[in-house]
Amino acid sequence: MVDLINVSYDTQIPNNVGLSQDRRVLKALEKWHPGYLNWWGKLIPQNFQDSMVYLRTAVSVDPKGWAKFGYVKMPDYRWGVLLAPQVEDRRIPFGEHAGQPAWQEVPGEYRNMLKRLIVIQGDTEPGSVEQQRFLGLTAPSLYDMRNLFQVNVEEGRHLWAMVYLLHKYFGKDGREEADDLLRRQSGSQEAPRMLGAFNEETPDWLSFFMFTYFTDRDGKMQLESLAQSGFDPLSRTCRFMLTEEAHHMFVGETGVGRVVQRTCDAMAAAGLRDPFEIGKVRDLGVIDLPTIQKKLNLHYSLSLDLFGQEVSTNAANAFNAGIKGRYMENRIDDDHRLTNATYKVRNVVGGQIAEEEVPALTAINMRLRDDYIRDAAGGVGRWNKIIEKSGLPFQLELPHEAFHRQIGVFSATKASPAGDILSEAQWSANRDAWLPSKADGDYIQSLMVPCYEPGQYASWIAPPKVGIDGKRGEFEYVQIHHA
Ligand code: BYC
Ligand code: FE
Ligand code: FE
Repeated sequence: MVDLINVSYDTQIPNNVGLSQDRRVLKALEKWHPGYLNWWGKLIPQNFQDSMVYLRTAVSVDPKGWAKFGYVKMPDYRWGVLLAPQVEDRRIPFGEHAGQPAWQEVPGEYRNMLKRLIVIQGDTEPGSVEQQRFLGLTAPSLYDMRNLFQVNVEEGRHLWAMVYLLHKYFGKDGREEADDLLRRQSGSQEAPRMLGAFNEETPDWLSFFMFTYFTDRDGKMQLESLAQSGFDPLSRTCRFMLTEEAHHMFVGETGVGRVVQRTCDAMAAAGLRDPFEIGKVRDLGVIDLPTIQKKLNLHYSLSLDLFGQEVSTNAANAFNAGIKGRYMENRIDDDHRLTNATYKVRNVVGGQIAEEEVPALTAINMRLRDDYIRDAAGGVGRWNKIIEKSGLPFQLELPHEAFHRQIGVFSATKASPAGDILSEAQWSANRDAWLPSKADGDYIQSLMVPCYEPGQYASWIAPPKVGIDGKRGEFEYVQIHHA
């Protein structure tokens, strides 16, 4: 009997999909495994392969008991294939096949569309680990280092999740795609990662926190949409991945919050009241609030690009086919087919931002981006509460969706964070006031000195309110052993 709740550790690859009875797929994955370990060893969190890291490992897909904590060397982490339990009699929730039984095998007519979405999803996971591979060297604490590595091993597991689908359901070309996921590399000239944001650098820890807040949140939205899929194995895979995603966004939100907290505390202690006295704030060894806003502007705008074109036939086709749904599809009160529905999209018309109604089917990306913007606003409000409590006259804000875009209708124009359309000259004159400048980057880089003493934190970040797994102050989240 295959146990579909608890994870079987009887094969090299922990799983709850009965791999030991599925020789063909097990063999294919075992063949892919050394390449994966080689990728991890070559690229991934540099210099810490022999350190003991206090990580959580999934041992069950039951929400109450899935995580087990313990020290493990990252290369020995048990990356597993985990699907949320099958829902009995699940139906395709939307599109032209709405109401029919969910597919347990790949529907032939949608094979390529499905494979493309799985490959794009899979490509982002190792991309993010590659972007973050140097950060261990400058960790502001062992607590933060551990969180970084936790995020990294879980993104590694998300790659496994997509590779399993490719091996199990897409035969020879699925195996080739799985190999290519290890061949492409973030920032590479010859073989870059597929989506823009995953070829950018994550040069410092503030970027890491912004990335896990804003870019992992795109991951959440996309996974929510794919979790609605009529292709049941994809739905189940994404549902389990979402339980891990929550922690990544927690790392981002609390990380930025702790940076903000530290800046406010240091300014209060020094009697500084003006957030724009940047030189004086920086003399305190903390990151001034305007620079935090610039980092926010950068990572938010890069993340908006991940939603694709506002009006997209790809997205319409995927919805119609029952392959990729909307955020919270099951809670939306409509026909789930969108035959006559319309949706408002923003566009630039004659140098002005204007709204127009388009067929809702074609505006699926736009709708998801709107849902994302609402979701992303929550944490910004909580960061502002920290600033408010300190009494400083400053508020962080999400910039306008037209600001600094490379994909979609706004990519053709320049806009300010307030959403005013600008000339090239106006943009160039203000760019460094809105996005991190070289000098801002250099300053932040100068703060990135490692702090590896248990219970100690770098000058620019406050300690967390609570530890991981109930651990306190001096707990040694990473026992550093250099090879
Ligand atoms: N960069 O009609 P469109 C995560 C391409 S993050 C480069 O709008 P569509 C994670 C597009 O591919 C979540 N190219 O396309 C987070 C298309 O090319 P082709 C990742 C781009 O399909 C943190 C063309 O432009 N998952 O998990 O409607 C850490 C026309 O565009 C970009 C997914 O994205 C771009 N930003 O929408 C770790 C889910 N945007 O095919 C992990 C799967 C568009 O015409 N992907 N293009 O040559 C999708 O659902 C969709 O493919 C997209 C694009 C939303 C990405
Ligand atoms: Fe992920
Ligand atoms: Fe993530």
